[in-house]
Order: sequence, then structure tokens, then C-alpha cells
Amino acid sequence: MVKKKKLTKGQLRQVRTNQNKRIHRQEKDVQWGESLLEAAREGMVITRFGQHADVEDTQTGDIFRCNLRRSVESLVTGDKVIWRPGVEALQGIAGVVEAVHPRTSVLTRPDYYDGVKPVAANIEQVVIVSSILPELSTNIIDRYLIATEQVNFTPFILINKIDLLDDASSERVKEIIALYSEIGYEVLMVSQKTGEGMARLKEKLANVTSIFVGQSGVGKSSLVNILLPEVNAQTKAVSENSGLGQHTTTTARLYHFPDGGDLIDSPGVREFGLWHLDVNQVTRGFKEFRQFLGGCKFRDCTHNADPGCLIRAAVEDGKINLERFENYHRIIESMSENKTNRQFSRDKKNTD
Ligand SMILES: Nc1nc2c(ncn2[C@@H]2O[C@H](COP(=O)(O)OP(=O)(O)OP(=O)(O)O)[C@@H](O)[C@H]2O)c(=O)[nH]1
Ligand SMILES: [Mg+2]
Ligand SMILES: [Zn+2]
Repeated sequence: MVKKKKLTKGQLRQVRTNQNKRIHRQEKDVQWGESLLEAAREGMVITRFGQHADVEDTQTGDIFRCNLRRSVESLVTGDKVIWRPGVEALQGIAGVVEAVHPRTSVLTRPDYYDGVKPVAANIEQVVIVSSILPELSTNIIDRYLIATEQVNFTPFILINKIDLLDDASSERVKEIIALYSEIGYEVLMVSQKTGEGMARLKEKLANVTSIFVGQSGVGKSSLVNILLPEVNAQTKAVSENSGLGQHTTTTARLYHFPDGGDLIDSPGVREFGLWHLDVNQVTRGFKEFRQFLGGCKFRDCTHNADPGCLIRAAVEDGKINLERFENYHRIIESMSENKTNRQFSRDKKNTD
């Protein structure tokens, strides 16, 4: 714990005023007057929810639930912050986040109303988790790869639940591994259930800050529980009715490995949207396309049926994988659909 000093008379008075406000329900939020706060300390955001964040004090390693100053515009798991402890906890809140240090990296995704939303900050490695159940989808993997390629993260692909492999899915996994290895992405196969492949995964996670991303139900939190047995993150079976994950994890949370390295577990999203990116960014997100870009006959080539398209030619020559090419066009199409829907619901929101 951060050492507490004895309260001065003025501080005691303010504490009492806050308590009275609370009793009389006049004020929803606890007010932290200057005199109720101790000196500034360094910390890191372990998790953020609503108007609160759990901040780990850098010096002691203890975790404190904090309010956020209004000037703090955006705060996510992994953010390094300056925070100040209160002289005593009020309504379970132990301090205030005063400021956020500049981020070395941030993983973002679009939010329906707010534009771009950060998911986590100061990460180095993105682990794209996929699994035999609910589904093995290269379209989803590609969406995450595009997002990670924007910021030069090192991504790798993790296929979980290989204990569920049958002949057909084994063939499919082999195809997927070949596809991504050829482009230069590492693919690991693991089973949280049997422990297969877990040693290699541990190696990959040592001494770096990583984030698990991927659909709901692929087993991100289950993997966290095996990697860090003392954590006990909540997990839930994939729904038998819908065949979908149940959105069990609701907010990103950071864990430390005892021997070095951090791991962030994140909530599965229904669709990892990319409409905060423009077409060029998506195209460059397919890193094997890059060597051909700029060489098509027409400058505004859509890399579809356009004459003189080098990307299409590369597909025909077997230099670009057909599945990746098809995913590319599906993603580009869905981006324009989503943009229209979003505009529509924004207009609707404005007239409501
Ligand atoms: N057979 C098998 N089941 C697994 C494996 N790993 C996880 N599961 C099961 O998959 C289900 C979903 O796991 P979770 O860890 O909750 O999935 P998640 O990715 O954290 O999901 P969200 O928090 O909703 O994003 C649970 O019932 C797990 O027991 C595995 O290796 N093999
Ligand atoms: Mg989870
Ligand atoms: Zn082209």
C-alpha cells in the first residue's frame, strides 16, 4: 500500500462533506479537492471500465481503482499514467488519474458512433487467436492482420483447440498454415485443453507485451488461465444454439508473467471493423501485395477486373494466394457497406 499520512483538519472536513453528499445523494461523483490528494505517482492502467480505471502503482505493484480527470481524453489498458492517491478511499475509489504519458503504440478499432476507439496501448505483439470452434475464418484473421500492419506490430496467428481436429479440419489447418507461413506470418497450433503447443507459446510471450485478440469463444481467457494459473479469468462455452461465443470478457485486462512480459486479454468482438481505414491502407495491409502496388496499368486500379492489373496477374501466376485475394475484395466491399449503414444510423441518431 501507499503509505497514508494522518489527515489534516481541512482534509477531514472535506471527507465529511463528501460523505454527506453521498448520504443525501446530491452528488453522483465523488469530488476530489486538491487537499484530499497526495503527491503524484507513476502507474499503469490494468483495466478501464466506464469512468474508472484500475491503476497499478509502479513502485509498489498494488492496484488502485481511480476516477479520471476530465482532461484525460482517452485511457486504455496498458497506458502509463500519472495518478494521485486520495487520503482515503471514497465510494471504493482510491485515487485520480491525472495525465497519460505518450503511447509508444496503440491498437485501435472503429466504434459505431465515436469513430476510432483505442483497444490497448504500449503493446509490442498482437496474437491473433483463432480456433477450430466456433470457426476457422481467414477473413477474420486477415482483418486483424490489416489492423496490425498499420502500426508495425509483430503479429502471429494462434490456432487453438487442436484437440478438436478431425480429418477435414486438419486439412484446412494445414492449408491455413501454408498460406500464412508463405507470406511470412508465424502460425502456432495449440490446445489449451491438452497443453499441446503451449511451451512454444510461452516462449513467444516471454519478455514482451502482447495482446490476445480474436472472436468471442476462441479461448483467449482459457489460455490466460493456463499461462497464469493464479489469474482465474472468466470463460464460457460456445453457445450450442448459435454456435457463437458468448462475449464473456467485457473489458481488456493486463496480466504480468512472473518471469517477465505482459499479456492483455481482450473481449472478442462480433466483427473487427476496418472502416476507419481507407482503401489504400487496407490494400497495404495485405503485405504480399505491396511489391506489386503502383505497377497496375491504371492508377485507380481496383485490382479486380481492371485491365493490366498486376495484383490479379500475380494471383494467376500463383504469387498471391487466391483466398487472400478474395478476402481482400470481400473486406473492401464490406467497408463501403458499413460506411453507408453508419452514415444512415448517424443521421437517424441526429434526428431522434
Ligand atoms: N476443446 C477445447 N475447448 C477449449 C479450448 N480452449 C478453450 N476452450 C473452450 O472454449 C470456450 C470459450 O473459451 P473462452 O476462454 O471463454 O473464450 P474467449 O476467447 O475468452 O471468449 P470472449 O471472452 O467471449 O471473447 C470455453 O468453454 C473453453 O473451455 C481447447 O483448447 N480445446
Ligand atoms: Mg474471454
Ligand atoms: Zn491492380
